[in-house]
Amino acid sequence: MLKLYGSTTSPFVRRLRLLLVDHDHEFINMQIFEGADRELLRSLNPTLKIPMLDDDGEVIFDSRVIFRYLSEKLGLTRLSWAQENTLTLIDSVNDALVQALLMKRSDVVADSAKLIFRLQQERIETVFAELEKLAADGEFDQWDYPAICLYCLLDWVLFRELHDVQTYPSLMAFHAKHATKAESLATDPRE
Ligand SMILES: N[C@@H](CCC(=O)N[C@@H](CS)C(=O)NCC(=O)O)C(=O)O
Repeated sequence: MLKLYGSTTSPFVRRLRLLLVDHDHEFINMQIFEGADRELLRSLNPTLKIPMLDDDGEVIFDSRVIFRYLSEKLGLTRLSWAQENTLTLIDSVNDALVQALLMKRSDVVADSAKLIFRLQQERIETVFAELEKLAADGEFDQWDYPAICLYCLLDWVLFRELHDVQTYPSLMAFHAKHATKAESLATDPRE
């Protein structure tokens, strides 16, 4: 049986839970920052990040690679290059905001005069503006993998209050459209 290791709060994990909604799998919910679960994480994945997939002893890490693995295994439609780029946009802002969350938890004050914060802030704003444009152009009208990843990103940003996404009307309309889906509710990070 497919085993997906992760946490209920990670947007990188949630996208795979949503992808696997109609496929038999076991979800292992971990507390990755300490204790026995951190040891388990270390034993499976030296990058010390979630998600990981275990398919009968074949362990795959990184959501992007797990998606490729599952695409082959489940015979999913291959992403177009444009969709791959969209995924890169989503991943880049997701990564920047994971760093922002870890900084916040480490009591590091975001000082916009410092290069690292200025670059990250600029990236986050530029990518959200591009995603807003893509959403307005109907790029996320199908509930496919890029749309799933966008939903997980937006819902997590709202949950963690990491960036003001309320200013993007098409992204907010997209979020509202999917927020009441059974699988969205079943994987809500607030639960
Ligand atoms: N590129 C990775 C990113 C995964 C990632 O950043 N996961 C976060 C949780 S949302 C994590 O494990 N962070 C732990 C850390 O940074 O120490 C993927 O797509 O799977």
